[in-house]
Amino acid sequence: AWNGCAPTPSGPPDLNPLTEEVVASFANTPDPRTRELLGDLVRTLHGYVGRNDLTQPEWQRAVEFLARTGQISTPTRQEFVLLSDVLGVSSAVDILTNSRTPDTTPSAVLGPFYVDGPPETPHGADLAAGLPGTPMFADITVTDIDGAPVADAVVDVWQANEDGFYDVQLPDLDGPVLRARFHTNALGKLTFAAILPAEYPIPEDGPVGQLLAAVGRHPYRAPHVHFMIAKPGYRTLVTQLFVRGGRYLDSDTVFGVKTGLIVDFPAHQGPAPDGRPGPWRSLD
Ligand code: MBD
Ligand code: FE
Repeated sequence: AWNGCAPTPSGPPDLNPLTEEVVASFANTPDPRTRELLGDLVRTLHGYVGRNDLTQPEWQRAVEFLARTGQISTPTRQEFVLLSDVLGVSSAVDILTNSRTPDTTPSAVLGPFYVDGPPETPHGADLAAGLPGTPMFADITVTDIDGAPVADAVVDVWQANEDGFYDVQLPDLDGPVLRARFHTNALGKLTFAAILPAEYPIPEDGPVGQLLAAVGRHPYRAPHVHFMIAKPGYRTLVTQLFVRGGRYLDSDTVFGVKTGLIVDFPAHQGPAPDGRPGPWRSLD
């Protein structure tokens, strides 16, 4: 019978029996790591809904948000990667994976725009052929942690154009642009020409853009060039170099900036080393 005078319960109901029942349901998972991760995921999620006294409409909204995120999934647009990035999870996993070993240049997150197997490119080539932008010429030496040059390393480079778009975001382009694979020479060196990277917004037309707008966050990344450096017998370095003085270094929307990755791109007058008219910037 309804009793209008019943005391209001003093707090949210105890979810613990339910939580532990679900965790116990994983007891027969053969892989112990999977069992541990699933169990803790359930405890974390139940703890989240319990601590926040989550309502059905709120959870429904969350599930719809995740469903919309999962619907945007092509080789060149992975909304879940962006979500992981803007929540700082990609950076957290990067720190866990890579901050316990010595380095000279720290790692950084991969981001959504890496394409495996970029075109093999000769030293000195212009990755920005014909594109507007401030000429940049890179003269880079790959070293091991003792500072000794590393010959024959595979160095993948990728960056956005002056408007902040990677080639894969521009359907009308034919073939890779601002994207290349180099091999270091006997002195551990490689050189290439490109343009000075600019700040740019991450894709904003999906659920991640809505999330940023809802919390009043800007969608910009600080200007950067991506690198992936690999050689058999060495740990692979995935990193980015940021332009000192560039915008958004203090508020990069994917929390990708590390102090040790901010480098000078000095300004020079006169023609660039590859003959393009100056002023130009260098990366060395
Ligand atoms: C990018 O270009 C990027 O580098 C990262 C990490 C996330 C979104 C867009
Ligand atoms: Fe990027």
